[in-house]
Amino acid sequence: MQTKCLWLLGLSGAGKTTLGEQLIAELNSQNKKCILLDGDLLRKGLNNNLGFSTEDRLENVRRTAEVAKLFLNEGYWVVVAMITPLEIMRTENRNILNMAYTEIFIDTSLELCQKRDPKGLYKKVLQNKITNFTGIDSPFEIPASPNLIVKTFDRSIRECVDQIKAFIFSDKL
Ligand code: GGZ
Repeated sequence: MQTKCLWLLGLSGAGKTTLGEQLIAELNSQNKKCILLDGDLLRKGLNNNLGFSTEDRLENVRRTAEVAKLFLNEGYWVVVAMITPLEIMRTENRNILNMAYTEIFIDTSLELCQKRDPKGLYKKVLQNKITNFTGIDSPFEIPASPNLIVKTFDRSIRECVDQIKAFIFSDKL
């Protein structure tokens, strides 16, 4: 089977990193070479010169897609956890990664993300300590043509991971 880039996108707090880590554990347990590219971590190193303007986010996503391509060429499964807020970025991903690009929308409402607020970022937005925040004063476009939509409301992490697993190892991909 051809390896894929499983690109998890959605709002901050949607559960992308958690699901990405679980997917990596699943792939490891099947002895598949794999790597997680997490937006938050990449921004601490490779992408530490980028902020949250549209221009910087575009560059953030582009670099990540190019890194993903290098790993795909070496036979890795690549899992990306990144907000990827605009459709133009997703189109660019398809151009860079071609058939390997598998877009998975982690569909969690803004209200639920705000309620979870695992890093206290939404609270900081309310206190005007952060601006340009996705879903608040920076846009998040609903994906037009994702390969899979994972709704996290009222579902366990296990159920969400099982849905993704069933999809990627089915004939649909
Ligand atoms: C969105 C922000 C912002 C702003 C800091 N807007 O949930 P997190 O914390 O761990 O992941 C988010 C991460 C967003 O990085 P990405 O590289 O995924 O974004 S993008 O695809 O749009 O380039 C969030 C944190 O950084 N964070 N400030 N203003 N998220």
